[in-house]
Amino acid sequence: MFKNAIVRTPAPSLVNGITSAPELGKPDYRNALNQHKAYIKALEQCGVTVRILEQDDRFPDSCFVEDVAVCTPAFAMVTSPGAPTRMGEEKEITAVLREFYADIEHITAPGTLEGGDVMMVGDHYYIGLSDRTNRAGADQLIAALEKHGMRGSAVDMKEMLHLKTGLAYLEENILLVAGEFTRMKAFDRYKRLEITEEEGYAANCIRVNDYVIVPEGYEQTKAMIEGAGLKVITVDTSEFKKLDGGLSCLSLRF
Ligand code: CIR
Repeated sequence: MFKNAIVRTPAPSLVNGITSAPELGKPDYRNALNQHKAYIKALEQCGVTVRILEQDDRFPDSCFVEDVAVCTPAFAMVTSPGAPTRMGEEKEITAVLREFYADIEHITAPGTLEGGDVMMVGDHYYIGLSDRTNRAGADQLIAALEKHGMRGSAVDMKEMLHLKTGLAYLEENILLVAGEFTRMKAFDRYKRLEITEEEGYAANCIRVNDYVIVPEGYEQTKAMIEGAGLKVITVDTSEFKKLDGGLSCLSLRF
């Protein structure tokens, strides 16, 4: 069960966030704020207490708070973002995490790691080796997990921004898979729900207690998840999609 979530209100500088899809246009700040509020409501509907951090205009991508920490049941790992304009966001989260965790660790240079590359499956954590997360960062997280009686393994990847851009563990052995992860041997043991190419963005869903939160407008994915017997809440994330962000990116859940 998740009890807590941490989110950060988008700042006006959001419109200058990193994107690989400039053709989608810049996010509309007002809409983004409204979508963020609806996202918080959805988390609350799932039964978590949401800690809302103030906007930080110095960092355009700072509402994607998932990337700056990995929150396990035993400890929190403050990460070291791999994107130059995001370096420094991690400092802002440390004080907040102290309210929840006695044990806080840090990824240190030459390691880089972003939380979007880390997928929790019980006490095992899959870590994507992306442009943002390197082998040294993954090794540091694996060592910390092992120290606390958990495990981790690295996953080679080429196409996606983050591991969870294309993967979501929905509990009950069900894994949502898209793109390069669809046929990956590392995930053979799971019951895989394959996302269609046109709904690729919807791979970034989150299971929060009794519900799966799914981005609005992806009907095939929604039907597939409901078909697996899971309850769905939808939230519109169109403004965050313009910056390659989605549902998992917008919160830390623990
Ligand atoms: C970035 O490129 O860092 C942001 N524009 C999007 C971050 C998305 N975060 C995530 O997938 N965990």
